Amino acid sequence: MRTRAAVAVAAGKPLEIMEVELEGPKKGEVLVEIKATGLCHTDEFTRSGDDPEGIFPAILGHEGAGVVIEVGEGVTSLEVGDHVIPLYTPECRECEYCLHPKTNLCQSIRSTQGQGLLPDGTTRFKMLDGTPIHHYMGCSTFANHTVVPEIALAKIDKNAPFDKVCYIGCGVTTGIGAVINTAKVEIGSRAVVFGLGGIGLNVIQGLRLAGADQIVGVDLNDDKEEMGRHFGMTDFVNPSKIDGDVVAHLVELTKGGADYTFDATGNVKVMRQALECAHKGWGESIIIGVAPAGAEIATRPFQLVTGRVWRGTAFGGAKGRTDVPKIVDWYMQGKIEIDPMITHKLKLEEINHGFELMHEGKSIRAVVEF
Ligand code: NAD
Ligand code: DAO
Ligand code: ZN
Ligand code: ZN
Repeated sequence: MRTRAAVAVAAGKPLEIMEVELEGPKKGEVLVEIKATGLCHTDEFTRSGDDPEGIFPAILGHEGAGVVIEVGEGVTSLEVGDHVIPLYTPECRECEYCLHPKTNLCQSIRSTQGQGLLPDGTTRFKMLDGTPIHHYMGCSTFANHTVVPEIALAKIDKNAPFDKVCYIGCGVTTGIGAVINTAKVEIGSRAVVFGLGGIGLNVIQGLRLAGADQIVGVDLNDDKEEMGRHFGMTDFVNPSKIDGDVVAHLVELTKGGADYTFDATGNVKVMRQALECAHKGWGESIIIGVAPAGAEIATRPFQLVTGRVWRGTAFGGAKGRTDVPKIVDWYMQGKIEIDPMITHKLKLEEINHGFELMHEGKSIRAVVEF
């Protein structure tokens, strides 16, 4: 079939909207009509050429929602008409990682996914001149139709609005999951969240859900305060506007250090601040932000010797086929909010403007609707 897509033709170039050829689903695969997709920093990291593992041409996008149009041979868990969210972290429920309670990093299709291919080692997309186009993070949601392995699709409530729940495909689950699955925050905790963007705001609403008493938000941009407070932030700190050291300030504000801190900036200097404002003896710091290629973190080992813990999280530690439908239900039940974070709605033709809004710090989430 033919479908319309925004294609990343080369590193650093704007995406090009074009008709592409899409082959139908093979064994264990599913054809999905994408109804909406969010634009995440990781897409821009690859588009811009900053991602050393970026492969071109490719159809980017990993934060989508849509409808099953066709299932390939052997697909048993999904049928035509089901509503789904593609998962860049699949859940095969069979590999050593899926069977381990401490990780969500299913490895069953890891190597082909990393090469921009489906599990049989081939691509379903090509340009009209026959040039193969790579998949991206196993999802390629910047296309009106895409083919995804069955194990990388979460079946969701058919009443859920695509233009909101697509965000659960990355940002919402990453932020809330970091609190619930990775940190396992207890009621009454004190927490500090660095970076109040599309991820940090979801960390904040995860902390509210978990019953944290104090939720300190840290951002260089004062405009982020209002949205942070809306989602449950109790204190706001702009590091450029305080006297002295931000770590000392945060330790004092949290009465000795936070039980849990989160980096949602991707800046390695901030990651150090986040670790060092965690409470001596028991404070845990969770790295969510993805740092630039080659960047390294540093602290004095004594920070760890004296009981602080550094952890990282991918996709909020969520096992996608199991956890994503539950998060969609939480949204439908009003337990979590998404609507205010969808700050911009775009047509596919406007997708490059979405990346401009991201750079200008004007959007929390821009969503493309097909
Ligand atoms: P964003 O740009 O929307 O938000 C980042 C925020 O950090 C902005 O509000 C910015 O003003 C603030 N900031 C920047 N430098 C700062 C500093 N020195 N001190 C305090 N605040 C500062 O980005 P986002 O979409 O929220 O993504 C955040 C990070 O999470 C990115 O690195 C992204 O790649 C990463 N991410 C990780 C995962 C995962 O699974 N681990 C998933 C998705 C995104
Ligand atoms: O299993 O080795 C692996 C890779 C898992 C990839 C998880 C990526 C999560 C962080 C990237 C940001 C996603 C938008
Ligand atoms: Zn993402
Ligand atoms: Zn697995």
